[in-house]
Amino acid sequence: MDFRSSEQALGPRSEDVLPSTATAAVKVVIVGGFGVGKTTLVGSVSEIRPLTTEETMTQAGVGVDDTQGVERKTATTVAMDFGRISINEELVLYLFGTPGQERFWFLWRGLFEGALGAVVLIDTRRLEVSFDVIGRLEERGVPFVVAVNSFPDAPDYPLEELRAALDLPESVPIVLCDARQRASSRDVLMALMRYLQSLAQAQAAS
Ligand SMILES: Nc1nc2c(ncn2[C@@H]2O[C@H](COP(=O)(O)OP(=O)(O)OP(=O)(O)O)[C@@H](O)[C@H]2O)c(=O)[nH]1
Ligand SMILES: [Mg+2]
Repeated sequence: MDFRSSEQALGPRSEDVLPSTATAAVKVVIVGGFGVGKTTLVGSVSEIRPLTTEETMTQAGVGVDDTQGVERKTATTVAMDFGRISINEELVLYLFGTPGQERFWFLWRGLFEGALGAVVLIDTRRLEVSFDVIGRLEERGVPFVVAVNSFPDAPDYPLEELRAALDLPESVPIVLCDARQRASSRDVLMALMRYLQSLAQAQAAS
């Protein structure tokens, strides 16, 4: 009996294997309030099958997780999303999406260990769901960019108005995105990489 073909079928897919040229791996965390598109972003951009921990929404979220604007949502992330993307031949990003709701904050402790930076996703219909998340990142001193996820009926505020509403310093980049589009999600991660690089350069020069 020939086992080789079944072994091959069980082995990792070629896209799951880390390129041998990869020399640097960076951990990035994707955060934001309930239903802003974190799982969607990790899923759209990941070159490996993303790991998600979606569960049917339960009583714990009723009256807490505001489904206005995302009424069709039936599942929510209960632990994390995980994905991977190669930015170029050498640099690989590991993406960890984590829920922003207060009842999941205990997850933050371990998840942020070793993270170089974060993406805060926001929905302009429900800015307030991401306020706490931004505050917590600032407290922890984690550098982040803000990505405005475009939902169809979301108000289109000028970026400077958004900056004021979120009380963000001038230096924090704000980018627009559609988390469902791979290229757009990739651009968000590139914006974070550029920002981290500029911070590192500024630090080296001081
Ligand atoms: N129109 C539009 N819909 C989106 C976009 N991103 C996400 N969605 C939809 O919005 C809903 C919420 O997206 P999720 O990716 O589950 O959001 P999440 O932040 O992971 O949600 P939680 O894990 O529950 O906090 C889903 O039904 C998505 O299909 C987007 O860019 N545009
Ligand atoms: Mg999710």
